[in-house]
Amino acid sequence: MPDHVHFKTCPLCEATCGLSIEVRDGEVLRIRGDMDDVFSKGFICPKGSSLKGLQNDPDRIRVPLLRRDGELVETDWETAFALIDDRLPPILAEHGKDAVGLYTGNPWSHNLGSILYLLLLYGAIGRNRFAAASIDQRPREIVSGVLYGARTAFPVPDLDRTELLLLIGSDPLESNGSIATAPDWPGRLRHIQERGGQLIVVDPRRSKTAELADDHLSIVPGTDAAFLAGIANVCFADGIVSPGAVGEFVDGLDDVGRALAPFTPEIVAPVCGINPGRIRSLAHQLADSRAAIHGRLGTCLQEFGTLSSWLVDVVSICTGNLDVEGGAMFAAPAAMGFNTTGQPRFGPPSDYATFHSRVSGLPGAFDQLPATAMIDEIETPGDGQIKALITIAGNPVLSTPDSDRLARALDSLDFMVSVDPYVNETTRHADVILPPPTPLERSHYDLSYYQFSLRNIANYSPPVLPLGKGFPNEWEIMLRLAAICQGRGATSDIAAADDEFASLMVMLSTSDAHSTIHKREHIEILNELAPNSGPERLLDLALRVGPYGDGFGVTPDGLTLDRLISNPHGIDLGALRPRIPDMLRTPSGRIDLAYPAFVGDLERLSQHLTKPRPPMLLIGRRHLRSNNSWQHNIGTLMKGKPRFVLQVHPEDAERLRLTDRGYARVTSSTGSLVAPVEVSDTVMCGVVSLPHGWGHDVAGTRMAVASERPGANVNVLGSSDHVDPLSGNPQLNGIAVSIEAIGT
Ligand SMILES: Nc1nc2c(c(=O)[nH]1)N[C@H]1C(S)=C(S)[C@@H](COP(=O)(O)OP(=O)(O)OC[C@H]3O[C@@H](n4cnc5c(=O)[nH]c(N)nc54)[C@H](O)[C@@H]3O)O[C@H]1N2
Ligand SMILES: Nc1nc2c(c(=O)[nH]1)N[C@H]1C(S)=C(S)[C@@H](COP(=O)(O)OP(=O)(O)OC[C@H]3O[C@@H](n4cnc5c(=O)[nH]c(N)nc54)[C@H](O)[C@@H]3O)O[C@H]1N2
Ligand code: SF4
Ligand SMILES: [Mo]
Repeated sequence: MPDHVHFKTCPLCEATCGLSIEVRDGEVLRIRGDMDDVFSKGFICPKGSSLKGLQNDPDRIRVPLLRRDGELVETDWETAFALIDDRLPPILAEHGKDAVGLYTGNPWSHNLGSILYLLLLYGAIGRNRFAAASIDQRPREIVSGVLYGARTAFPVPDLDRTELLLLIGSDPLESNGSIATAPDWPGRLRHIQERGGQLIVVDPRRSKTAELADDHLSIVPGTDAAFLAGIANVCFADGIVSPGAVGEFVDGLDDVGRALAPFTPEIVAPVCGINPGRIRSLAHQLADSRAAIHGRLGTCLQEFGTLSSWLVDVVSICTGNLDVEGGAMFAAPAAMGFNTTGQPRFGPPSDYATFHSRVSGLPGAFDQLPATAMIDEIETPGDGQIKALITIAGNPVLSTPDSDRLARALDSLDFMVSVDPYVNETTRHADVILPPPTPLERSHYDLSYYQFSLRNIANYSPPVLPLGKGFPNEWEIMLRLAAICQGRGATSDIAAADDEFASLMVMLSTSDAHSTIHKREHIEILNELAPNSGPERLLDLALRVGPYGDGFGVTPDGLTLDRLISNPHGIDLGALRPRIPDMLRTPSGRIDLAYPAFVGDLERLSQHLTKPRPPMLLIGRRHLRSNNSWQHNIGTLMKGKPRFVLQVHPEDAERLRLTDRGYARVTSSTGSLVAPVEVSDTVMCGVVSLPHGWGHDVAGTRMAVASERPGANVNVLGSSDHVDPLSGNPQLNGIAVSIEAIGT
């Protein structure tokens, strides 16, 4: 029998499911779906219950490690921070702020404290700041930043009210959805069909989601921009462009129409492999329905990532499906929404492409440079070269292209610090590894993912298990690292730094003419936030000045952290409502659809249409029981058939003399690997698929379970030169490869 049942939002993926966690004597007994969670209503996937396995994993690092005589050995926190303080400040002093690079990975974005305190670390170093976002949704962020004035203003497909969902390059039955936060995608997709709606999936692979679809359009990898341009072309050519209410705020629609004139269905069809009649009928179907168009990893992690993401919105607008119920809508998050704070409608220009990486000249955005620029910035001598690197919650050696080269580059660094619970393919290069608390040992509020949630939700969960005595929270680790980089030493008063930060945040709000606490006494607000500190204090502030907040007394029944604490299953703030123009934060207060860089890239697309298609293209895929490169050390998730297999179409297999369960060598312009073969008609002819995040057989890692079924690192095949030039996002879908059968 448990002595406590805790309720917690799962922080592992974007679905934000509620977990019910039974605990006895500090031990987790069982984790199930929280039936009363306002959003997930009991839904959970196998990863949710695996938090118990993560908590108890003997390979998970519990104390800091530091390198002594080449070996990573256990140490205490004081010694670890003292070593970092010995090494980083002299590097900064000698070479300047750019000499310390920072890479934040995916779990960073699922961590309340880490998100909030990154700002301080950003302030303490130079411009060599990288994130997993730029091997993921960066193109989508750029389009949202430019068109709507906020990086996270993602149009969310209104799954629960749409009549037609067009999913392009997304497999939510495996991934549980992305950039559209919603638990239970499987149930929500089935409901579309049960109420007479349709699901259309565009994917080179008959994914699990495509199996469920009413229509699966098999597309040649990397040609989504051509396909979408074809659809938009039909809208203009057939005179069915009808943006509805948002039309009043859109500039440049006619220019976009003119620029798309050459992309007729007949021109694009041979390239994308979808017949012109279907492109034409789909355009009309979208215009005649309450349709939601959603592009995800397949449309972003490719050569035309930005153009595809822009064209998704162009088609949404043309067919009258942007910002309407059942179409693609914008959330109004309860805390720290870029498009719920500040002046409605108007905002400063985006920083997109106002700075570039030193060596490869790739465009920066949102205070970050593309992760594909990182290797060059480490390897290339000169002013601004990275001499030391901090990684937080990231495994770039398995996640970014050209990984063999990156691994070598990491070895060339003067110093490297990783904040991570495992000694893995990346952190094995570090001089110091600092272990963060587990998800069960920290509080949670999904600050990032509520920014683009299918419903507006607020749900806070306190820690389930206590943090060991003397162990810092991850946000305290970040404060400490920031203090060290600022030259304040390894033992400075980080509680005082936290107070300073909270005070600054209050000041920003009281001095904002559009805030509910404008001109209120700074000290009075700080007193109201006491005795909270850390992320809780900042979250309370953000909720209270947010769109549903109590405004520190203005709306007495409004949201506060206390109110969330007394609602452990969350608070549902309702379905999305049309938000244009108030949600815009652009300088003009309008949507500049014909943004020159996007329209200009159509020329590159035109040229692409005439290029011959490489005979074999490699794409990725995900699996429900896995999460990028980690969670492979949790036995319960690793059960079942091997997942690192190369899927090959039967006709290709025959031609290449590949046999099911035989082996193939896959070679790209950058690298080569060997993979077991699965002959399967789920992939289209001329396309092969491998998942990323594998390759757990390198020396020096400490993941016993993962290394039993290591797989290989697909990103040795990716090239940091093959990128979407508008975003710097790597082309990891649609890599030209050659395949040969080999004996084992
Ligand atoms: N070929 C190919 N490559 C891809 C993709 C693809 O589809 N194909 N997908 C891309 C995408 S979408 C993404 S988001 C990236 C992911 O790229 P990364 O974020 O670099 O990689 P992850 O595998 O998510 O690694 C997460 C790391 O965080 C650690 N970790 C887990 N929990 C915590 C925590 O609470 N605190 C801290 N400090 N660390 C923690 C894990 O041990 C692991 O080392 O990969 C990208 N790479
Ligand atoms: N179980 C599990 N869940 C996860 C993750 C995980 O690793 N495992 N990772 C999380 C992360 S970080 C992210 S970003 C999300 C991603 O969530 P999704 O975007 O849903 O990711 P995938 O399942 O990789 O789906 C991408 C689909 O695009 C297809 N595709 C590949 N190339 C192309 C192309 O050129 N065009 C088109 N149209 N399709 C293409 C692939 O076949 C695949 O079916 O998932 C998150 N959830
Ligand atoms: S779907 Fe995502 S949020 Fe839900 S239980 Fe699984 S990993 Fe956690
Ligand atoms: Mo991702």
